[in-house]
Amino acid sequence: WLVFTDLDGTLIDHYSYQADAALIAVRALQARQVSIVFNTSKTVDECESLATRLAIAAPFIVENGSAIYLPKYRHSRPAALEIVQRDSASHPRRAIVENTGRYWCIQLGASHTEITAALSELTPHFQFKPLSQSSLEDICELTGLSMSQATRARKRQFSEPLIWQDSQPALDRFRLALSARGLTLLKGGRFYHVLGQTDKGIALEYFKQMHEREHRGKKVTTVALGDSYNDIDMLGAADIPVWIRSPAHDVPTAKHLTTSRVSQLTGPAGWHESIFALIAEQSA
Ligand code: 2M8
Ligand code: MG
Ligand code: MG
Repeated sequence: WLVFTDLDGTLIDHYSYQADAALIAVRALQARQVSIVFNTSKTVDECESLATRLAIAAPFIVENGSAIYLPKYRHSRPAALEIVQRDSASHPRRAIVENTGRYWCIQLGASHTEITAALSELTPHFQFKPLSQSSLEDICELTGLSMSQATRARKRQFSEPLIWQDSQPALDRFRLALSARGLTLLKGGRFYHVLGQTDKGIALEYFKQMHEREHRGKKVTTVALGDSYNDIDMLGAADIPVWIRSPAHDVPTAKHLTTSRVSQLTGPAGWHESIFALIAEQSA
């Protein structure tokens, strides 16, 4: 198994950002040598900080499928480059490998500079507020993050979360204007996210192929857990998709959601429930 998990509202609580209720299930997977891969809207700094707090090792998929961070201690430079080079022949998507401190960063989406340029063209026509231009105080107030967490959330590299202050018809026009500029719009738990032509599902697929090549073609079963609209692509790409119920919004209708696995409990308690249900099925 490879377990891909969203963070906010899934592994950690939508309001408190705590993972307590999921920790026993995390340790149960680790005891079975199952890797847990964050697949989140969050930045690499946020992932690192959470990973340290929860004792879950990298890799991470960050900013809604925009980049994969592989820890250098597990992947040599040639291995990381080979992954991308072999892929670029069959894969039209641009992938850039960069050396960033402790990680190889495989970029699948757009850069924050490109996104900022597009957004400044659209600023006169729509009402919105980019997270990276909000004060730390406002971010804390809006999200319930602490000052240091908000500082890490504001360090965007490949996506921009927006507070949408305009109408629904305007949002549809905004989406088209972004698409004309090669960008996409996704809805997270609280924000709309502007990013390149990628999503959590594309990144899961990419990661899975990389992993199988690394393990000489041995097939892996992917599990994905998420609680929001931006997780639907990830659930669609996984062998075992799990919807985690949210205290903040309803379960999407069957038209949008393609899985019948929906947790009874919300957030990390639902994560615990779902992981132990899968373990029980596997050993039955
Ligand atoms: C944003 O992401 C969440 C994820 O669903 C959202 O859209 O509500 C991002 O800015 C992320 O970096 C940040 O940690 C989070 C805080 O609530 O909000
Ligand atoms: Mg979420
Ligand atoms: Mg998320």
